[in-house]
Amino acid sequence: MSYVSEVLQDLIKKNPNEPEFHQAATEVLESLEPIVEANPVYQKMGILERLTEPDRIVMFRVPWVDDSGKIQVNKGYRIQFNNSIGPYKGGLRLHPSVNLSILKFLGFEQVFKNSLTGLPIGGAKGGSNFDPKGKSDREVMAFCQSFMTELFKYIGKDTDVPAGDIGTGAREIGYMFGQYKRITGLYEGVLTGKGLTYGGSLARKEATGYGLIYLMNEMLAAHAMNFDGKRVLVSGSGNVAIYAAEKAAQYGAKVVAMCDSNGWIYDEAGVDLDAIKKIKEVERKRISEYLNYRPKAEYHTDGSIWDVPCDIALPCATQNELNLENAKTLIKNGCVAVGEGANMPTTPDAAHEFLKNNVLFAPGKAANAGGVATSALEMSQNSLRLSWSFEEVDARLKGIMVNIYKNIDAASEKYGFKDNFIVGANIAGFTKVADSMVAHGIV
Ligand code: NDP
Ligand code: 2IT
Repeated sequence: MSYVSEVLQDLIKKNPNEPEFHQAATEVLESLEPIVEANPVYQKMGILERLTEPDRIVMFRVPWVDDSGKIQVNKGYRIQFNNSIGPYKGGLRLHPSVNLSILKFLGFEQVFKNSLTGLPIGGAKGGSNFDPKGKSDREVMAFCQSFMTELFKYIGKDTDVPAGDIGTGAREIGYMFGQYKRITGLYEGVLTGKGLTYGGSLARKEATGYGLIYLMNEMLAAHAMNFDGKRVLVSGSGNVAIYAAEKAAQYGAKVVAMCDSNGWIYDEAGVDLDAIKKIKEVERKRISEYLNYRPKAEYHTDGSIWDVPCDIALPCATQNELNLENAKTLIKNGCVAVGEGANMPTTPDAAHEFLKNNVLFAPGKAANAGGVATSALEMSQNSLRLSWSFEEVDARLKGIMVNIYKNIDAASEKYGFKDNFIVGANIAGFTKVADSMVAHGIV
């Protein structure tokens, strides 16, 4: 049995009932086969065994009082996965579905993604099964303060720097920052995605979505294509989706559909992003409200956003939201490129179907790395006690995404998998982390 198969078999045995973690680990490890075979030192140093076991997992109780006076108890987590190339870095997800398997898959992916940015950041993820949806501001604040009252012990600007993810935006980061500062007395860049009045970076809000389009644009250009005049589907209508749609439209594309977890909208005229921002960023309402702004648009709760004919599909909502059946429909309808704004939104069989049919496929750990890359730029600005202009941060982001495309393209070609950017991203992300682990010895 190969080294990779042995490690995978052992991982599944040691971590039962963690399907998302198995899925992410299987995809990565299988594509590392060629580089691991070419470099026996990785097996000798137990790199894969050590890379798939988080440095530590912190789990804690998060008690808070709701508006009716009832005590609520949530689960809180922080998974510090790997800090070989820099302090732990990664988002906090607040969603009722959050569990150990989901956070381990996200933390594991983050290690490779952060390496791909070329910046000195290790990988982590955390969050809670708390659902911010439908909660009052006071309830969200009570939760965030309680969450940070435990989390603060484990984080710091040089140890672990959390950020946003699903359900965690500027409001939640603000409450958490306030509580960290209150408990520790430290005014430091311990979180990213902060508000612009207290240490946040310009362009961080836009960064994941914009970065996705910058990378896609490079990939399309290398294959004699671009966004101009293309029909684009963007799933989700949160932070990543909104700014992916905005930049795609700036590049001449027409975004014809978006969604939330209740349903999807279809607007042949091109989605009105001001309306989406008002509904989602300001009013925190459902996407069905869109029809109040564009009565000619359609709202559906049946079928799937992926049934809409398009040239380019950008899944920007959540894991496993695009399955094999969706992939076949997209291919049949003429889709030529897919870019993952979300983490692992495409099921493995669907991703395979895209590759088999020569659909360009940009995997999340490369395509959505612009968010965490800009978080690292926020950390740099905090350390320097300076703030850069929007243009400066955006230009650095673009440079980073162009470079990521170059690196994943080169790695895919070098190992004989030209245009398979899943293999390219995994190998390119792995190398720097693995070589650092070799250098650090058995730790
Ligand atoms: P948000 O909370 O801002 O938005 C999430 C969006 O996805 C919402 O529209 C939400 O709808 C929708 N969604 C969530 N779950 C489902 C579901 N089961 N079915 C359909 N739609 C769903 O999160 P982000 O935009 O920040 O994150 C989106 C994805 O991007 C995640 O995978 C995240 O890990 C990834 N990502 C985020 C980065 C960031 O910087 N924020 C960076 C890199 C990756 P509803 O409101 O109905 O729940
Ligand atoms: O998945 C991700 O890369 C994020 N949620 C962003 C993490 C960060 O530290 O900015």
